[in-house]
Amino acid sequence: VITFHNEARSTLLRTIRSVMNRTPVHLIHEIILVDDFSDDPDDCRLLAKLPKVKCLRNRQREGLIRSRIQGADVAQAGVLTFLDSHCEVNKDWLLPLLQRIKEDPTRVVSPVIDIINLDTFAYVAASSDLRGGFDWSLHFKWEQLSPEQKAKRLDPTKPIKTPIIAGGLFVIDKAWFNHLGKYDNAMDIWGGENFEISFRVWMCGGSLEIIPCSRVGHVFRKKHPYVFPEGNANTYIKNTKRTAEVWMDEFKQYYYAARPAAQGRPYGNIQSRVELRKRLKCHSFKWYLDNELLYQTGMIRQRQSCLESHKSEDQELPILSLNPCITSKGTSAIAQEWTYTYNHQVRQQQLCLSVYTLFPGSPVLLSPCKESDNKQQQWGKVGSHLEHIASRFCLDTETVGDTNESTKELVINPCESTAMSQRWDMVMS
Ligand code: UD2
Ligand code: MN
Repeated sequence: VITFHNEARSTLLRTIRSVMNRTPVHLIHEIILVDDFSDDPDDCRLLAKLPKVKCLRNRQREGLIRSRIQGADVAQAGVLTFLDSHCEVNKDWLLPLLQRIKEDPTRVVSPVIDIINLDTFAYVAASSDLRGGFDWSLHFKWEQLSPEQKAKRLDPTKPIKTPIIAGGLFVIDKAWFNHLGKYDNAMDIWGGENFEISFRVWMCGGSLEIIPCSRVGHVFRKKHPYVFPEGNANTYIKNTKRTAEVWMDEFKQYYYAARPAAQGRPYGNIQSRVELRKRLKCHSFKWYLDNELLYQTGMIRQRQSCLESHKSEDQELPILSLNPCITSKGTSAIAQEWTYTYNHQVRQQQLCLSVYTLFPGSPVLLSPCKESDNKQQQWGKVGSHLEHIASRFCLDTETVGDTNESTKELVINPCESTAMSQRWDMVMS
């Protein structure tokens, strides 16, 4: 299913030809073009002269979400493949995707998305060590796999689980697509639907994967080459707000904090999507976050030493220190294991790294994690620095005591890019 609005004919043809040339013929039932009310109806009509190509044309502009639903509804095959209208599929792109679905039809799979150069239209390989990510404003971004995730990938053909897909290029079992509620048909034009379908797939019993053996080139554009009838920002807000309201539970507060313009904006009726979620008995958004997708757990290392907590006799809460790293069978000692959470806390069970006075040299302590009003407990990863967000100072160590019995204490200090004592390696497993 390929939807398009005012795509260049040559680009559309490149997409379709590559599919025909590089896919075993018996694996294509049909190629469904959905012309989303482009200015020239001939683009679609003429391409339908090619074998297996069908053309549907909307009577008014609908946007890519409703157009994809249209295409999916008329599709006769058991498996749906969605592509943007400016792609070039690579050699053997489809088989590795279909195989994953044949083994388990609840998987929703994407190829690695290569780059078709915007100016020259040359095909350029992209990194295959990426997965999808996003921030609280519901802005999609590619995320580098951590060195440890990479090290664990002994087999480079292994699928990469991803919290979210870019949105345009994926394969899904048709019955599964229908069962999960297709798309939210009240979303307009462009944007947000990739969050909605990604959250829904994970929370309602499926999974999302990027398959490194499958590669498809795509023209990434700097701006939209088409008009948004209601305005670009309004449309993005409507679509993402619907997603946040239906799927994000109490975490929608982070969306509104990151995107204040969404507050009080109309977003239509969501009742049928809320009912869908109930009917499918989907997990909570917290489950999605906790499901090791957005969490990272591992050790926090400075050269050969690791951040550690230990109980002390005269204090109620454990204290922090820097000690030689302990690992056995690739896993770190419990006292040296930390979790970096979706809301920027660095935690160990119910305790969080916290700073209560915001001066250079202020101590870093362990104290009970707070769910809200927790600025003192938020840390950002900035290169090899761990920046305390409220003070904008960096996690640092200071040596105290005389040379024989010196220990390292954890403090915050103004960030200095050359200070070795501020360099941290978050070795996440
Ligand atoms: C990405 C996705 C895209 C979609 C979008 C979020 C990839 C490679 N692309 O943006 O598929 O998930 O994020 O919504 O993952 N189109 C219509 N009607 C419209 C507007 C667009 O049919 O009103 C078509 C358009 O011609 C194209 C497809 O929808 O074939 C996606 O649009 P895009 O290429 O502008 O989106 P992109 O790649 O920036
Ligand atoms: Mn595109």
